Amino acid sequence: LAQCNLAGQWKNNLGSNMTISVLSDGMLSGSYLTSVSTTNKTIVESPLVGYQQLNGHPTFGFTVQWAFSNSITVFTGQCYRDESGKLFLKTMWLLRSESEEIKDDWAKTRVGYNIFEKLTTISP
Ligand code: B9F
Repeated sequence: LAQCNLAGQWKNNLGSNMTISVLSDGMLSGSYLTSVSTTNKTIVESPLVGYQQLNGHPTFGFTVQWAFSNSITVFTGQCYRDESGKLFLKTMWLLRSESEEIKDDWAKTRVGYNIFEKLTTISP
């Protein structure tokens, strides 16, 4: 069965873009440019690091350290190839915001999902 390679450029259903590199041990590094934010701070490209398993349709997890806020997002998911050859990442994420006080901790984690499509698909 055709494999799914995480290395490359991806765009998700919100219009966010990311670029991922894969090291030989499955370590991931890259950058993330979110298309959405609810702050008036200027959005800037932010670093990501993580790991994938080294199988054909890899499961993975990575963290984005937002460079323009004190928030952190973790993504986990799996890479798939459909019948037409397009590559997709099916992910869920947790977005953790900073809390001034422990009494506000309960409200500081958002959850959601994103589907990414590979922009430049290279044959396996
Ligand atoms: O919008 C986030 C943010 C942090 C502090 C003010 C604004 C940072 C960007 C998160 C982008 C998320 C989405 N983009 C994407 O591609 S990560 C998951 C989604 N997928 C709003 C106020 C406090 C926290 C969030 Fe903030």
